[in-house]
Amino acid sequence: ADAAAPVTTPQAEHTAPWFPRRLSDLDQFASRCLQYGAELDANHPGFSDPEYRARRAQITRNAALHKHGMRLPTVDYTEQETATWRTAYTELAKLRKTHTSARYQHIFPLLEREVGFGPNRIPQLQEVSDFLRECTGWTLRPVMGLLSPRDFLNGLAFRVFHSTQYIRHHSRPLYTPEPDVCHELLGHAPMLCNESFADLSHVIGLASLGASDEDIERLAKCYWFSIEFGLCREPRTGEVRAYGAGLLSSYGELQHCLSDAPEKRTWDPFDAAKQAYPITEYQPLYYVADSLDSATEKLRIFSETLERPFSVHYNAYSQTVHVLDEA
Ligand code: HBI
Ligand code: FE
Repeated sequence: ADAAAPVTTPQAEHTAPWFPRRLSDLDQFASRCLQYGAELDANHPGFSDPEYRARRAQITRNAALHKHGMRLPTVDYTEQETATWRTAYTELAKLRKTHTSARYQHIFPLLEREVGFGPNRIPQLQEVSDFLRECTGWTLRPVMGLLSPRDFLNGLAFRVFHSTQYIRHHSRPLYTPEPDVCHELLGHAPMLCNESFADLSHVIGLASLGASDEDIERLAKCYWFSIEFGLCREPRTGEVRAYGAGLLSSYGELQHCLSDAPEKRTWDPFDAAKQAYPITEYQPLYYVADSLDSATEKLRIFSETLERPFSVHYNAYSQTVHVLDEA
């Protein structure tokens, strides 16, 4: 189906944007992926390095060819790329105990033992995806770069996380203005092993299927302020810690987010859905959830207020989405 073609339901002339119904429908996303985001060009550390750009083109070519059911591409990372990973990995490890959610700290030793996470080797997407599937039923899919918010969020409805496979430029091992393999594997993958976090992501994904452009914008903001930059109170101590992937994978922002500099508000998707944010600097505002489960519950309540002329049901056995008409 064409992305712009409306879906017409037999019961009524309700129209909604096209959305995927099954895992293989996600194959269509690859052809509409942006490489470097337009706003990022100017301050991207690798933008003027032809060797870096060629390497990325090589890695993203395989991502573009990927289809549902294929094994995920293997990348033979160079010594220089592994050194970049090592720096990010070892620096972030220093903040883990003091700055990250207990959920994250709990899963990390398992990733080290079961998947071979460590400073000296960049894990392959396939092995991380296999482990994730066993934990929460999530899988990874390779992606060339940024998808549109709609496509990216739609993937979450199938418990599929689109992951980049290239690494940030070696000149700035602790900085990237866009997702890279450090961000995906040190930020997103560990949290997706957690059932509560997995459900939070799934709720946003399901709400995005066939949503209006305005609602996609609201959901993308909720995604940003929770999955990417969320803070959470620790279950026993009530201390505030990071659970968002953008924080867990950024040595600088992980420290910034727990300092007194940024504003903190209690997690409220109705408020977050309206909140603008910068993308290439530290966030001036973070939302703090009382728990991951309550964050998910609040999101569920929010998503039920979004107007859709139908509802969707996810069948976990077939991994398909069924549309229930409400007309
Ligand atoms: N695409 N590959 C990729 N990774 C992301 O994290 C991502 C994206 N596209 C859009 C997007 N994130 C944001 O707009 C979210 O707020 C949805
Ligand atoms: Fe991310």
